[in-house]
Amino acid sequence: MEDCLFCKIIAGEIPSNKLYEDELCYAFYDIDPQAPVHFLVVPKTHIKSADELTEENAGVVAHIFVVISKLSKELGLENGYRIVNNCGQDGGQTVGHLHFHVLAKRCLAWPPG
Ligand code: D5M
Repeated sequence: MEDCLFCKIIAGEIPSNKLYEDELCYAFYDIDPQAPVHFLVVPKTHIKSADELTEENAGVVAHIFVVISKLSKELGLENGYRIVNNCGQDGGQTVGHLHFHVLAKRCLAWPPG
């Protein structure tokens, strides 16, 4: 997808602090961390937001959650973590490529602001 920041990161056109990659998804540390551990996991296919998921393209979301579980063990997140998806303007989404934040290593408040 032209002019998509995360598509450019996946393609290696913009540098990132990569954590993990496979045929379906790409994980990298957030440039503006909100917790001691804060990374993003994105599908390699351009999907604009969670609101664009369909029966046909949503399988990658289950895959991403399995990847997050594996990464949590590698990173020692045994005390837990939070998976966040911001969807659309009111949801606080700023980058128009579906992504899941993983935040850990501090006690996270609820509800979010
Ligand atoms: O989250 C978008 C997130 O993307 C936000 O936490 C900053 C992060 N971001 C933006 N640019 C970069 C680069 N270049 N590398 C790593 N992380 C980045 P949202 O849920 O859309 O508000």
